Amino acid sequence: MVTERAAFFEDNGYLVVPGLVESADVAALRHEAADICRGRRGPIDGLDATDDPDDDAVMRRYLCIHFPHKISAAMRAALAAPPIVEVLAELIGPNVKCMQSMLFIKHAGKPGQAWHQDEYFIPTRDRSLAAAWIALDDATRENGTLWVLPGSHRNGVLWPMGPHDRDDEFDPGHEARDFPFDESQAVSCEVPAGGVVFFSGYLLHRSFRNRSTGFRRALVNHYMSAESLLPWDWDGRLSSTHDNRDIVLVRGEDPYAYKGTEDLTFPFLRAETPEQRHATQTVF
Ligand SMILES: O=C(O)CCC(=O)C(=O)O
Repeated sequence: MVTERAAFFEDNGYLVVPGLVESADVAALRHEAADICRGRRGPIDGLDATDDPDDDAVMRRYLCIHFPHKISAAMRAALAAPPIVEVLAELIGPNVKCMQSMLFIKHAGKPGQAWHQDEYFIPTRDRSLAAAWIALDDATRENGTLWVLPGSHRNGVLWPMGPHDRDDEFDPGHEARDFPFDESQAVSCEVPAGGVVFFSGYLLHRSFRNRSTGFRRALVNHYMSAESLLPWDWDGRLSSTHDNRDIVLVRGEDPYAYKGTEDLTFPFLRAETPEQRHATQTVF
């Protein structure tokens, strides 16, 4: 049976579900984020460990840590949080695996991410890639919440990526361009802490610089159908593969369980320009 939520997701490419994570769990994840940033859970490429007892001071320095679930039991548990997995089963199907997590800290002044589609980077064979973007702070336009272009996933096209010249707004890298959608139709997903934005790997989305004075933290986990192989070379860091087995099954059965799993990805700090790195005290 197609639920109302699944029908909305299929049509629009995203779905906002408020209140999926209890406030005590949100607080615990924020505190865990600080310990991850201290280096207490294990090494993170590019991070300097610190004993600073002030959670905010420790987190303020970083924009985003990739693959926190590789070193943190709490982040790994968050991948399979039952209320989130229940929604994923409606959107993706009964068998769901996860291959990526990203912990956005994004303090005041930190940049957003330019237009992109996640399947451009993480290819599935059945277009089943979907993100669960968990707000760990109230996410607002001012602090740089997620914006989506509803319906932009539908035709299943991955639009060209080219370098942007907006380091004032977005983190270094590329943006999707030449797509036939009207940017003025973009929708901002303003969601209280504990709410989750689910979105398709083909949906165009972006976020802007944090123009508030506080944090805009979000934990983003990426999932797909366990039936699909995952030909993902982690942006060229791995040799090409038919099926990357660095996955965590979060629901149902894995038809490829006979292959076992691998440990290929590792935590690292997301790149920022030197100006962005030092922008933590400056609100633009
Ligand atoms: O949280 C953000 O600011 C951007 C998230 C994003 O682009 C993604 O999860 O792919």
